[in-house]
Amino acid sequence: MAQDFSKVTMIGLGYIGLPTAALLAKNNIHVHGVDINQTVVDTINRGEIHIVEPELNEYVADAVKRGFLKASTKAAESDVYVIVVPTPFKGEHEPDISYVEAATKGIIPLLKEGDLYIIESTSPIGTTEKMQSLIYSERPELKGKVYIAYCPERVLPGNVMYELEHNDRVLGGVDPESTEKAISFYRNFCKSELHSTNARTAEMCKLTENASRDAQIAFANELSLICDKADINVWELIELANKHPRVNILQPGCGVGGHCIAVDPWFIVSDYPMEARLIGKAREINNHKSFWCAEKIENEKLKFELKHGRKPKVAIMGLAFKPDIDDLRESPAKYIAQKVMQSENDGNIMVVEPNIEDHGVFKLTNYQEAYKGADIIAFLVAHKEFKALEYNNDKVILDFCGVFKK
Ligand code: SAJ
Repeated sequence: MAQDFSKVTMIGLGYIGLPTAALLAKNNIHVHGVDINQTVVDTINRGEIHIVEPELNEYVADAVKRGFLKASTKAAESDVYVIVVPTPFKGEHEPDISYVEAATKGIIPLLKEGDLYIIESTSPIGTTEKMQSLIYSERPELKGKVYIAYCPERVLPGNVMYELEHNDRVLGGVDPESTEKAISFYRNFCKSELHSTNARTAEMCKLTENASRDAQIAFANELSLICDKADINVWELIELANKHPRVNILQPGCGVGGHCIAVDPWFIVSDYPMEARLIGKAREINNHKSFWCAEKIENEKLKFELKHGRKPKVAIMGLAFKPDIDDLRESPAKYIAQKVMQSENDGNIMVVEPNIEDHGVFKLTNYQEAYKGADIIAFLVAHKEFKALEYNNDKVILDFCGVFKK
């Protein structure tokens, strides 16, 4: 391993920072991990983890045991600084880069000539250049003497350890020397191709990837509304259309969730509102789909009551933001469940999420019990447990995510 990468400070030990730190440590690079949360720091220093991600546990336990990973609430002098902190919204949909800024300010006093500073956090266009100005305004003597680059990740939760090593990456420096330096750093643990560009293109590339997926899902969701009105099975329609050699439509669902796809497109829309019309519309369509699902459940409840003279029992199947995970962040299913519970909370609604034990707000019911006991079944997430259920003609089944599409 190159001598000048022997010590790395990783700021932010969350869903991306911790796996990246653990992978670096596996490659015998000393990582000083920093997080503002003392409990997170203590957990990691015990060789344990605070997030759910397959294999990560073993990586962290081994890294801590071998002395290659140590967590702290304070940054330490290193050769490389990697910023992996959240970039949430402020106001309506404006990106908030204050965590990136705070993390950068924290390491500015530690920087020395020849160091490499990297941002991995999803960031609006121009953030890396802004941080470059911030660094040089406080340390003018370092101007042109540190390497600064933007290097986004593109891993899929649930498969992070594999994808961190094997996904191609796009790396963009503020100058060609920074790009080169970043590439030689990532070579230490990436087995994939590393593509060089400038910082602005790399920032936009990350946003583009997620905005592109969002727009494609919006197309599928729009089709699902048309098909509902036109009495066409949307799953069959998409399967048939995808037989065309150049058509590849994604799947409709109850909306788009998670902390990336439902968020990142707004970073483009917020800065380029006049130009990013399709990207903004896709966000609206995907958000509207969740609202539409909640309305559909309400309508079915009313129809049932009129027909049977009693209130129906309703099963809300799934709360996670996508199948087979326990992550409820920005979950459209959770939003729909909340909306349905708002209008009625007299024990007729059963909420199911097989991937979590219990929840602070929802009282959870076993999925088989709920399926058996309910009159109306609303499938919000296509978890594998649900796909194994037998279709029951006696029930009103609202299949928003294609559980029974076969
Ligand atoms: N979804 C659909 N229909 C589909 C596919 C997905 O409705 O056909 C929904 C899911 O149910 C979920 C949402 O979209 O609610 C997002 O899920 P996802 O699996 O598409 O993506 P994420 O959010 O888990 O991870 C994405 C990935 N980006 C792309 O695929 C372009 C991942 O590679 C990124 O690293 C990650 O965002 C990130 O961190 O940015």
